[in-house]
Amino acid sequence: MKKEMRYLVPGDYMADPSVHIFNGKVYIYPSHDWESGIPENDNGDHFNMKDYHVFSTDDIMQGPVTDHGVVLSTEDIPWAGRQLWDCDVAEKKGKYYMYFPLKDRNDIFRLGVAIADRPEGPFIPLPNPMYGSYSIDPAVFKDDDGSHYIYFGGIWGGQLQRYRDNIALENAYLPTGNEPALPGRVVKLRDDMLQFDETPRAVVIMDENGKPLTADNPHRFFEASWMHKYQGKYYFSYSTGDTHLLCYATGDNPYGPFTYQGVILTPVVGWTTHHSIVEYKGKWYLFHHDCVPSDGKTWLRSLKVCELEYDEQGRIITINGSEE
Ligand code: FUB
Repeated sequence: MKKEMRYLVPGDYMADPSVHIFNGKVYIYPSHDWESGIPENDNGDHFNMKDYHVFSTDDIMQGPVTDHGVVLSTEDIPWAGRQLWDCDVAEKKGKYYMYFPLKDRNDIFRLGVAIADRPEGPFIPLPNPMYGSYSIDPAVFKDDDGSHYIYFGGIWGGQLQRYRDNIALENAYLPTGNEPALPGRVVKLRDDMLQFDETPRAVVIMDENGKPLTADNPHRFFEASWMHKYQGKYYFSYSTGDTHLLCYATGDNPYGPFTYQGVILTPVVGWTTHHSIVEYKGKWYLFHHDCVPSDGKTWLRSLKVCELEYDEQGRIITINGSEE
């Protein structure tokens, strides 16, 4: 049977949905694609986004989706260069913290923080990026003990390949062949939510024999980290980028290591896929994007959602990305 899919914001191009339930309501924090006229390249220059909107709903598959308007723009961020990519939001003690990647004036991606009193913003940015931050795609996870972790990193245009042990190196390179794949990163947030509480660690994904996935493995990490918990296990999910899959790996703590489990979503129309997984009113959902409404323009992506199901062993049932 064909899976029910819904485009959430048919009137505009939105991508990279980070979704959370705040005060019983679903809040969607996407990137805001637009036609900047910059030609497509592997560096991602054509993803030249300059603001964020927030959306909310209380009925994911059927209900109205409210657009809360522009909540943060590059012109409001004191250290801004260009390119507001995938953001995420966390709540602590009634304040909402948005984490966003943005290139500084040296064209280096950093992670910034902006704060709001309500989940729908507006968000006020801090004057500087987070100390020691780099690369893209921050995803915040709140564990049951109240600790928050940021997962981040993306290769190619996301610049992760420029770093080794959290330091930018002239001779850092993207591993190839049977070298261990470049891992994403995870770091605990300080109590005040504004800085890293430690040095970022590698998110290692192993195969069934306990060996790290290699660079030539089509299921290795590329970008778009997400973390959720299901039946006490930690599910780290991510995009494989140039092999166009969403995959997942499971572990028994937020740092991993994680063991590769399978494909969540097969390729969609477009180049990137990027997602979040949330439970709402007893059902699980996969938010993601594709380029069907823009006739395949990879920089004009549209938000989509469908239900996500697990089998009795807790394995995620693969979704066919080409179903519209
Ligand atoms: O939206 C810009 C970039 O494209 C994101 O940061 C990546 O995850 C990819 O979706």
